[in-house]
Amino acid sequence: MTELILALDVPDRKRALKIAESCAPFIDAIKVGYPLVLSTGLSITEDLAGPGLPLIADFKIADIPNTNRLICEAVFSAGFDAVIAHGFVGSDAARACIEVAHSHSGSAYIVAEMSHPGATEFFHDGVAERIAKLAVACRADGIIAPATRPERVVRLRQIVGEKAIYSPGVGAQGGDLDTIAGLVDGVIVGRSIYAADDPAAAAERLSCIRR
Ligand code: 3DU
Repeated sequence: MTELILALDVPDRKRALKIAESCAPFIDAIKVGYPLVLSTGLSITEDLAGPGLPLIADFKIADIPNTNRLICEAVFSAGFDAVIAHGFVGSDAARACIEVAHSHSGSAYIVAEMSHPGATEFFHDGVAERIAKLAVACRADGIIAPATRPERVVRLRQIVGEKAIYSPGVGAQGGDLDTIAGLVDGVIVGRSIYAADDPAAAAERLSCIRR
């Protein structure tokens, strides 16, 4: 089964909650990033707790180990179940996030390669492969890899083995659901769900990957 993760990039508490509630039967987790949390604060986790879905804090944390640790403590104390951090900052910084996550019985995912066109300006010549190796060495729970470049996902799978790969970039960014679904553990979808006229119907359609 491939999970469907809703990227709830909706900077409005009321609208975000309405979308989360209506989509809940069709999704496996909710990813919260800066657009929502900067408008609502970390207490959004309390409002989103209703459906009982795992909450992933996508803060793409990229600081020194001590600051990363402080950020992750705040994230898990607020009730998040998982965090997404950058790996390019190095193993000590990534490890700080992973250790805090695990001390709270949570998970930490490392961004190995991003999905937008500009990502290729720096993620090339083996950079993503090195970050994926770092994620394995630091005992991360998985990596984030681009649905827009399935061939890169195949390559990164060779490195991370059975660790989870979660993949954004389907729909609005041009990635194809059917192509990527068989390669990864979870697909992260934002606009194709929350910007649809009927977000629940859109989530239900995409949830075919969960079978
Ligand atoms: O393009 P969408 O609207 O489906 O949203 C994708 C989400 O995944 C969004 O929250 C974005 O910040 C996140 N993401 C990427 O799109 C690409 C990455 O490499 C990492 C995270």
